[in-house]
Amino acid sequence: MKDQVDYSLYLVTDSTEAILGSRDLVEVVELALSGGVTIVQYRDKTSDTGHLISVAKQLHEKCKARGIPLLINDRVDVALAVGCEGVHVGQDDMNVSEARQILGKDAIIGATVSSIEEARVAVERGADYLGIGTLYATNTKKNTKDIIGINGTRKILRYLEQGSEAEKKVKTVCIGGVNASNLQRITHQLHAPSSPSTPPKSIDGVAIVSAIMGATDPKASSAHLSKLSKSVPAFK
Ligand code: TZP
Ligand code: MG
Repeated sequence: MKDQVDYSLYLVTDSTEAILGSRDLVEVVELALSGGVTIVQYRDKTSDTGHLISVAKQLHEKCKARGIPLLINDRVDVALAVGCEGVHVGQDDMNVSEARQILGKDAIIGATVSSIEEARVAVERGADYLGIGTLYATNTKKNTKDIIGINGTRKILRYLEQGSEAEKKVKTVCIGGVNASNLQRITHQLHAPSSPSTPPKSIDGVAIVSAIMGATDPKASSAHLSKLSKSVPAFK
């Protein structure tokens, strides 16, 4: 089942005033789903556990209705309470193997990685996918110290391509500053051959916050991004 997950247009939510404004998170996600996002991560760094569970349940209903997986950022306990498809953990959160022990083999578990070493460890611990970044500086996550750019992302992809079976197999998305104006250039640059060394592993999708959550028309915006992502040959 989880081998079939489509990572091509990965929505990461944001509940902050700067991006969501006074709009309702669940309604904005519903619009994004109708526009064609293929997987959703509920990311809310400030709400209390009760609120997280309540919103996650509503999001899960919306996602399930369209066969789209819902993951929870950071909080394995919330994913467990809601019974959604998985979690996304960063370097400061519960690690992938601990999350796996709690959520089980069918859960989708992703990890943020900024270096080859972090990628190696996350795959060794059983991550299904890696969120590689930060690609470009972004107002959405201001405190990030690891802006790795196209070159840093390609280094990790090249490492994975030459790695173990699990490293070759792990799914990847890039994150940070991706929008409709740069999606095609980014995927082109990430996938460009690099003779004489091994070509980088293809990414499987792009993870996006503000270009969807902050859009005036989240449905139109995600529909446009969906069309662009469908034109990327590797996103199959
Ligand atoms: N992790 C690395 S960058 C980032 C996260 C959650 C935020 C990306 O936001 P945006 O608005 O798509 O640049
Ligand atoms: Mg985290």
